[in-house]
Amino acid sequence: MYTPAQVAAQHMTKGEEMLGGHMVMPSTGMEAPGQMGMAGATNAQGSSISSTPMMTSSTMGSSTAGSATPVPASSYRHLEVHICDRSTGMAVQGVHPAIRITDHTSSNMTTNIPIAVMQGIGSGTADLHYGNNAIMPPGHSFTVTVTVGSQMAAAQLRIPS
Ligand SMILES: [Cu+2]
Repeated sequence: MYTPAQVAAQHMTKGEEMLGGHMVMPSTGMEAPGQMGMAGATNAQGSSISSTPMMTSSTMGSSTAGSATPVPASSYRHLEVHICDRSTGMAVQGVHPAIRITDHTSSNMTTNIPIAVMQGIGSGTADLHYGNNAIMPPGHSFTVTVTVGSQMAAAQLRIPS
């Protein structure tokens, strides 16, 4: 994950550019669990929700989570929500979605995901999406709920074990 300034200065062609918000990073090193399938959900706006292994960046500092029971890096996924206008198919920009995940494998624990705005480097606004790194451990089943204004979409997904 890079800032637009880093992308310009370092001529980056891969990874994602952060347009707003802050990325949550685990405090330890990363592993790359298997790729996750797409779980689609649509509403009046239409959105697609996916969770992928986190991408790491050596230029990104780790956060200092002073928690007594550290969450292993393998429990983090990069959760992305692409919100598209149903009539044009274009990525919706400038909205303030709320993304909430409910972990059905952990007593239906519900977490509000801090919103970061991202797009793939070189992909332009067509790839604009919202989300963050989130604690989604392998084998857990989730409902992901996305709210934009009065519109809501939900999708079920399960992280491969
Ligand atoms: Cu992203």
